[in-house]
Amino acid sequence: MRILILGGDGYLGWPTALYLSAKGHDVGVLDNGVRRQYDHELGSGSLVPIETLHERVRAWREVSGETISLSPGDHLDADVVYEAIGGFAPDAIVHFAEQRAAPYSMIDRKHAVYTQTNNVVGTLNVMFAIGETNRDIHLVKLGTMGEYGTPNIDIEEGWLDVTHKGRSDRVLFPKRPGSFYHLSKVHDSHNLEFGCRIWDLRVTDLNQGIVYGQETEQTALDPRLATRFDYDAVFGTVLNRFAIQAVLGRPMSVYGGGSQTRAILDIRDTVECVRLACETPADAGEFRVFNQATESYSLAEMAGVVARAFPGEADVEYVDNPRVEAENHHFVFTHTALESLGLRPHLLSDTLLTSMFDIIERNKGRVDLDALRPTVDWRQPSNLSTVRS
Ligand code: NAD
Ligand code: USQ
Repeated sequence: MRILILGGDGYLGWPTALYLSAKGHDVGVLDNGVRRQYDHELGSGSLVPIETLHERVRAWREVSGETISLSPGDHLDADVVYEAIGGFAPDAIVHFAEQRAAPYSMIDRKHAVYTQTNNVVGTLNVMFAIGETNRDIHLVKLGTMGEYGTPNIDIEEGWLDVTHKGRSDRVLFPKRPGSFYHLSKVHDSHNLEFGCRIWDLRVTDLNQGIVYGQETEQTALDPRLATRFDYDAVFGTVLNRFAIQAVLGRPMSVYGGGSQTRAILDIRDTVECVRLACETPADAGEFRVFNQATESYSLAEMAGVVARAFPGEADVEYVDNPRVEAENHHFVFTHTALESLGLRPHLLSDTLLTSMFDIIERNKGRVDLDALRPTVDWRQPSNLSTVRS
């Protein structure tokens, strides 16, 4: 298949591009490099050194003999999207290209507006380009488990059968997200479901949990193929941060009481889920939702797993929660669709954590300890005085 990856320079987009290329697909990548600009803005950076996108693509050609085509560009510019789709003629588009950090979206008005504009308008541009160019293109869109929030009922895969006052219907599962970033994903989902109803688009919304890990079979082939590994309090995600804190001999920073439960998955499952979604497209007019996560843990349990896997001492520090989120809540979610397509999950195990510890140990000299400290407080409309921005 011809697969165009939007956001193919990012943490997940790059390993997915390599994986799909290794599986025999013709892969193109569109990215405007803005993720690297956030690093400059925040004074942070990837723990593992990463090459430019051009160098990555050159290295992949050397290592595998396969070519990935590049279109640098911003999907906020509709012409860029129409040209990329017209030029590459994809069968599927995988859309990773959004501002994805909840704390970044909560810094202040400017960052909230940027996040929602970049994500919602960018996705509208992609939707319209598909609608006008070729409605058979299957859009595989990265959503997030956090769209659902933490409802007091079991979470279904995107849709809910409801009976109310004697009448029944099938509705989008109710959403109660916890940041302006997570809200942008809800807005995307609604726009895309509408596009399926009016233009018969084919869309798969992948409501992904928190990803952990840094290496896939392909990125491990050459250091120039490494993907980024974020540890700062804005872009670093929880399990990756706990592993890094353990290696640095710093306490693992559990926010609040630690009973908050989240859905997670291994980075090697992310790339496989995207392949499965691409190779079994949604029907015309179908807004298909998969919960792309394999298991769930409370934050305190995650810290416990990391501490048990770490060969030395690993302590926990319960810090005042900078976010507004429920504790001691119900969290049960369905995740059978991808497994029924063939996903064989890698569960959180000592093996992956041990390989993460090795990667971190080799790069720990690059850590800026100041960047570990949370600086964005959900309760404040403006955090500019505390964030290095
Ligand atoms: P990332 O920030 O590392 O990568 C996103 C990429 O998109 C970056 O390379 C960035 O430069 C690009 N991009 C952003 N705006 C763009 C624009 N206007 N035009 C062109 N390119 C643009 O993020 P990631 O961690 O790889 O996440 C990828 C996707 O998966 C996101 O949509 C995110 O919401 C979703 N997701 C991520 C996680 C996770 O744990 N990382 C979990 C669930 C869902
Ligand atoms: N947390 C800690 N300590 C830390 C960092 C975070 O306890 O040092 C807690 C947070 O309070 C939160 C949980 O860990 O309860 C997850 O935080 P996170 O930063 O790892 O993840 P989140 O903000 O939810 O966002 C990440 C990605 C986002 C993706 C989302 C999937 O950045 O792109 O959409 O995970 S999900 O959470 O399922 O919505």
